[in-house]
Amino acid sequence: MLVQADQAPAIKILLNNWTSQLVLSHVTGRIFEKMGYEVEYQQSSVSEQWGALSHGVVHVQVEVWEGTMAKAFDRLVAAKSIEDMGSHQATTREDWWYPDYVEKLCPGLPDWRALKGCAHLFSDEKSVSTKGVYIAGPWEKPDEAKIRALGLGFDVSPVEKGDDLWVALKKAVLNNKPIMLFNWSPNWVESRFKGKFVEFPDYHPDCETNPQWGVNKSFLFDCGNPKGGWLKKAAWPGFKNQWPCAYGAFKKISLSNEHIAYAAALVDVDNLSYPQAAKRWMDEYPQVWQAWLNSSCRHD
Ligand code: TMO
Repeated sequence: MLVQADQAPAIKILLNNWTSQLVLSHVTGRIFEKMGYEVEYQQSSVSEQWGALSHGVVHVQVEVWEGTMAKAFDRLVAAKSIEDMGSHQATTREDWWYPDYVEKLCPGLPDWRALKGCAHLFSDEKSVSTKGVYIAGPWEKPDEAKIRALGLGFDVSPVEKGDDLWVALKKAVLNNKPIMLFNWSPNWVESRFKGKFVEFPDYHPDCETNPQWGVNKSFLFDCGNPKGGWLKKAAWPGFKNQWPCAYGAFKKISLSNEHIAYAAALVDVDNLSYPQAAKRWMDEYPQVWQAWLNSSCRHD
């Protein structure tokens, strides 16, 4: 029996502000449309998305990253305010990153202790400060606390949009200038630029809750972000009852590191629009997304 999708209200898909999420949200939307659902897209920041998802202002979020979002996600899932829609195959990492040529100027990298001696290399030439500049993303991270706990001579300078990170990176690479910035994996960057994450002390949950833990006995956050972190999907708790077929398909969506890096590269390297990139992505991986459709639900 085919479940009738035509009368259902539109499913609202949450758009964040980094490329793979935007492309894969459009892939998700096209899949729902193939099942006969109407789809709308709604922009939200990472900090505002939780309220929007809990209240059904938006209904699905396709990329929840452990390194930037675990705390809010875990709390809201425990409170049953959002639903954990399962993990992607991909494993993730988000942390301080530099292009390889920086290593010659700051020997000892990627070990974080090397930064103690060469933070000044990363200073802003136009500033009187000799402190290094760490270019952070527009997502809240405890970088100030990490800098203090690990005794690093850096200031944090966050960009307004994710894309501004790549503007700064491309400019630095072109001029062979030291740069330290927020990056993550999977991403398109690894396919174009050689570079590494800084190896901070390994993450442990106690690092964020117990000052005694780690190299600094008085401060929290003397550690890096998790390596091999999870990547999950989230939904409004009413999603299942309202759109059962879409719910089933969304649960099955599982992206690999390659799928995500490819989605990002279609825009950030090949300059496609997000909807164009979504279409190209689906042309590239037909068996992948067809396996997410449910034969007992309608699809074209
Ligand atoms: C959430 N992000 C992938 C930008 O770190």
